[in-house]
Amino acid sequence: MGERYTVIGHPNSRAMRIIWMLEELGLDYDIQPEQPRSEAVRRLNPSGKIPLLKVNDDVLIDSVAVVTYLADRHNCLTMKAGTIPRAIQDSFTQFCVDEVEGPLWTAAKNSFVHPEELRVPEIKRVCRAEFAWAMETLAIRLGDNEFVMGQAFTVPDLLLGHCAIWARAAKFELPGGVVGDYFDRVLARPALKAAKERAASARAA
Ligand SMILES: N[C@@H](CCC(=O)N[C@@H](CS)C(=O)NCC(=O)O)C(=O)O
Repeated sequence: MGERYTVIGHPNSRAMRIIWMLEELGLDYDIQPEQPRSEAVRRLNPSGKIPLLKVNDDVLIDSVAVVTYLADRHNCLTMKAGTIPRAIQDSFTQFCVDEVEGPLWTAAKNSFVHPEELRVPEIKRVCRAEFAWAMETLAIRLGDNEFVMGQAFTVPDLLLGHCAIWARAAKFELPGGVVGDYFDRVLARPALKAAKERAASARAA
């Protein structure tokens, strides 16, 4: 019998990454749409942050660790651990977290996450510039490849695609050209469509 998976966290959050990944893998799962810092979340994650993934009786936190675990566990959407291609794949994952998600998250924290007295709205100008530099780097690293690792869609493509959705919602400028075409390809994944449908029904429930 396979694992029982429950995604804990509102689908408007990074929980979407895990839902999308589970759809890519064709696995069964439930969604428990908790808000950050709810009592249920605090019991499982001391920081109160979402998302979490319940795997039978274990609880995993941090969306990147979770999607990487799922890829390794099901041997899908990843290069093999301990190989050079995997190190390159992981460097794209790290690039996504540091240089793409970083500016988006800093902008969000200074727009609505932190208490008003801690927000520094001027930082958003820096975030937009950093995001634009990251897009330039991505264009060079991507080159003529279909996905960051070549023809295979892997974990960092999913994470970058999620950041593209986030960037659009936050009104960050997304480039055209090779990066624009790349995001169009990533966001056309049927599993993303399925994930959005599951997320919509979890929101409505
Ligand atoms: N590194 C964590 C970050 C989790 C995180 O910051 N989640 C946000 C929602 S997407 C949150 O819970 N924010 C509430 C807060 O920071 O107070 C991950 O990727 O899962």
